[in-house]
Amino acid sequence: MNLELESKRSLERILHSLDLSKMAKRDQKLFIRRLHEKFPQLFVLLFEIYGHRYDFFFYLQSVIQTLADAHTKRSRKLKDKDQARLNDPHWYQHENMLGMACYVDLFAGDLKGLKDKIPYLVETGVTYLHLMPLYDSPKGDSDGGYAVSNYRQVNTTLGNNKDLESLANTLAEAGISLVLDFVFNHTSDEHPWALAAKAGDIDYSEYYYMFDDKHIPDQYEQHLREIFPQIRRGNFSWDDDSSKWVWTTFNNFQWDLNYTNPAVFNAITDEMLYLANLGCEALRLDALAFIWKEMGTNCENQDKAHKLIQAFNCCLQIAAPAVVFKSEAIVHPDEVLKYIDKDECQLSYNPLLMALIWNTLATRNTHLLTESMHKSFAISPDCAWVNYVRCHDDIGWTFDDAVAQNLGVKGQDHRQFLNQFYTGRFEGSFATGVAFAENPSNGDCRVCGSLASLAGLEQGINTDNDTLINHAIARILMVHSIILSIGGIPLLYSGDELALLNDYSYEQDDSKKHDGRWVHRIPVTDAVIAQSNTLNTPQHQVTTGLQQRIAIRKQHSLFGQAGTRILNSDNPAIFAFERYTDEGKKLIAICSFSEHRQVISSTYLGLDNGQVWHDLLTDFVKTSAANSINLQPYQVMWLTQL
Ligand code: OTU
Repeated sequence: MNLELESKRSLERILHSLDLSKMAKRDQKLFIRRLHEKFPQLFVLLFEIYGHRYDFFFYLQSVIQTLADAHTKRSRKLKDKDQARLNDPHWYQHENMLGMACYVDLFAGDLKGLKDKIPYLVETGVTYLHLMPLYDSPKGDSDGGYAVSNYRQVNTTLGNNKDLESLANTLAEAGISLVLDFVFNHTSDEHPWALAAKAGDIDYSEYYYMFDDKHIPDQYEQHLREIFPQIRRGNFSWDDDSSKWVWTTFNNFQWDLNYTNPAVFNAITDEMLYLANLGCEALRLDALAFIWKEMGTNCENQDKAHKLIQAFNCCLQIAAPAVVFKSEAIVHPDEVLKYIDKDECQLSYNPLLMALIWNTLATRNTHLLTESMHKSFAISPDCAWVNYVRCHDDIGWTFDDAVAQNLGVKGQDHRQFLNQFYTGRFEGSFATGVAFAENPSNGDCRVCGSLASLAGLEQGINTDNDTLINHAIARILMVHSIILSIGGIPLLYSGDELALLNDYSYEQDDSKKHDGRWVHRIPVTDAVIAQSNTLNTPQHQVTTGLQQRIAIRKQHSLFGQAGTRILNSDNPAIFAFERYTDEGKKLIAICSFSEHRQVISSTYLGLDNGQVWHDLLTDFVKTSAANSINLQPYQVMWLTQL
């Protein structure tokens, strides 16, 4: 079949019956132009996924009408934003960018309260704010909001849709881009689609994966991972109402959507555009690795998952092009890279860097970090990493076992060591963490804990040990320096900038006590912020140290749109990289992962070229005379040429 010809014919037919009567004339022209530009791509993608169905054209036609209707409803302001972003597509690479992720309730009570906190965000330098899922969801355990019962309704405990729209506007005026979750792998079992399926509605039963018995689930199960083995073994849950087994990759109440059904693609596109029209500028694609299931595979990172995401992105670029996608693929590093493309996800979390920063703090040896970044840091110049040290989830020890093997590190054994180190079961460890998702079959687990507690501050304070405290502060500042300078959007996890310690109160809460991740989901009260303003507290040192680094980042374009080259050093405790421009401007970052003084030779880093280097963080100046550099415990240098 000649797909190009069929695409052209399909578009002609669709345009013939497309209803644009409610769309303003000037928008119609632009919309049709974007449609002409993007339709061929969308057609091929959807044809590859759904082209075998007799009703393919029906769904194709209906999704285009959905795009037109959503564009009609898009506000003038957002349409202007579309144009502005198309003129400046790499806005997210700017040195001014600084991200923060927070829970509305923990940070500000509700959406109205959040508005009052905008001055704090501005003062911190935030330009990108990810609000954890704030949609209607089941009472009690809702997986922190990742079980959505209605994408179009803000959770009433946080406010209403008007509050959210108004917040998006005010944030935009303050120069902060709103980022929302697009939880499209599953809905809650209380979503109207799920309720209809429970009641036996045939159409809605096909929105999910439902089975009469375990015969087929058991066949799938042979190849599947278990994500939350502490909650339930396997990936399927029995639903009493429908008397069916339902595919539930995460909790029992999170039902996986069935994307083999084009009705699901169309319905979710409609929900996605609703979120886009609220005024968000990025959508975080939750659990995107899981959206396509294929018998005989592990049902992660399937080829058609990529096609679906590209198709969703095409839809956005037609109806709401100001919005970009952020990939949340917490999978093998090689698979993480496959989601990153200007036509798929323009942004991506960098879980490899995150996990290896923690790995290196434990081992004080940078080889695995350096080798892994050599292999996996480079991405398309159109895209950007979102670099983070902590987030609302646990830490999973992701790295490429083959890279580790070359360095003489056995992947599984090493992961066990890291789990022990960060849950305080390893003698001499500075960390206070909590084990999460322990798998009774293979002993696997992941780690929870706030940045400050995992970095040693909790132990230091509890034992009143100044050396431990000082090392913890230095660690916190050092790891943030990396995400601030390596290239991409640095993303702070709300509360980390205030060095909040673990909060164990979740152990008393029935809807939370089985989920250790709550230990690092901590209220950010005014009292806590005040404490960070009290001189000589560790919190104050962290806050001011961070502020200094953020301010420096924002002043130098080398932190923004510049290349990154990972450097080798002659000292295994040192991680170093270079940021460079085509015009020959350079910044060299040197980071010590050791609590002891370290020396590094200039030759390795290319600092012996007879020029004068100046550290942006201290008044240290390196002249050509000295051929080595001394670093204090956990010191970072950002060296530029004067
Ligand atoms: C995401 O994470 C969210 O970040 C979690 O908070 C949710 O619980 C989950 O999806 C379900 O919505 O399992 O432990 O391998 O690790 O997508 C975190 C990818 C998770 C998963 C990741 C998922």
